[in-house]
Amino acid sequence: MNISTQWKRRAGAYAVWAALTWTGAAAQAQQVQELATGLQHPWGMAFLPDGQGILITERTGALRLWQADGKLSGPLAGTPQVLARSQGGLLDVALSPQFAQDRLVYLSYAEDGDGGSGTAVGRGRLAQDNSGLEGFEVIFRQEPKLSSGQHYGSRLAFDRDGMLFVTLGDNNQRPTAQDLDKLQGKTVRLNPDGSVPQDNPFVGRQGARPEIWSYGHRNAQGMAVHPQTGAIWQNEHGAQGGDELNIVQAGRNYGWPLATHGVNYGGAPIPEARGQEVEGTEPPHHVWTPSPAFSGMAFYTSERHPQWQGSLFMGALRDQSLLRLTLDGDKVAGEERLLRDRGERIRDVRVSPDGQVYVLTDSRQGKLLRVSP
Ligand SMILES: [Ca+2]
Repeated sequence: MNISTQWKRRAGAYAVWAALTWTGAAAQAQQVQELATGLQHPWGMAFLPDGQGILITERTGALRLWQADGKLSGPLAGTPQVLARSQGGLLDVALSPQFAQDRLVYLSYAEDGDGGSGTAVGRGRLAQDNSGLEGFEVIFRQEPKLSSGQHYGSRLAFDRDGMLFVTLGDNNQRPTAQDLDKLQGKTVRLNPDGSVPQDNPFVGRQGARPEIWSYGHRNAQGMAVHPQTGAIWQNEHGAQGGDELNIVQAGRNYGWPLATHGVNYGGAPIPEARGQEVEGTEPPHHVWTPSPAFSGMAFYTSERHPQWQGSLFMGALRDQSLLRLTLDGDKVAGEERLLRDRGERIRDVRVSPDGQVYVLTDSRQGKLLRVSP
């Protein structure tokens, strides 16, 4: 690194620090309503139309429905058998883009198999009385199965064309994130029925899995579609340090474990790492050290809270906060850390169709919160 680059980096760091200080000074207390308690490690949520409630996954295996009158259902019927161990279990939930017609609910989860465990995605039809899923079928499996309990990903998001994106962790098997014949450390892009879109970047390339959209990811646990550009935004856990925000594009390599700003827990370098930025790999769009340990994310576009319009919310587990990033175009212009005084790990954040911000906290007594400025 030459002196001019060093100076630019320091100047960049100073600009971020200044922005932090400024937004910190402008920060005001938020109003927080506890809507439900006693959720067992809730992980993901999805809003049913017409105010019918929120589907919530619990990592321990249940899909439950919270209704606006405060009622929290027991486990819905018809959900898959999951491997609820360590970081695995029932993970994300998303509604079909045509939910009003097809009533399909998508779930991601960890499952056991030959050699270890991995991420799977399936879908079932929500019964008319919302009591359970009918005809649940697996549409995708991460292969091979290499996890012993860690790094499953696995956020779900449909883009504007109705394609399903899934984040897949590296299963804590670092080098596999660079292997195009494996589904560890990848983002995949699927048709809604799980088949492979023929315009995926690696279709037809020998030795590469055609499901892959982007690769070189460690463990992306947040994903959202940008409301104006339609691009796929993700956050990703670094190791110790180096948590990333990425805008993932077709066929690109996001670096892990060759390029990282993080080190192993305890401070030893990542064995495969060649530097923070490595030619042929995409640098992070934005990077955080120390690691907040990001979780779910959501863009805020509603007019309900004008002071939050245009923000990007991201949950943080280790930092026990809700990050509100302000954006200038795609650039991160500032950040504010909300809910820190509560001392709770944040697992997911989503914005409802009517512009309310909902948060899940991660514990054996997890909560559903509604946050307002
Ligand atoms: Ca990266």
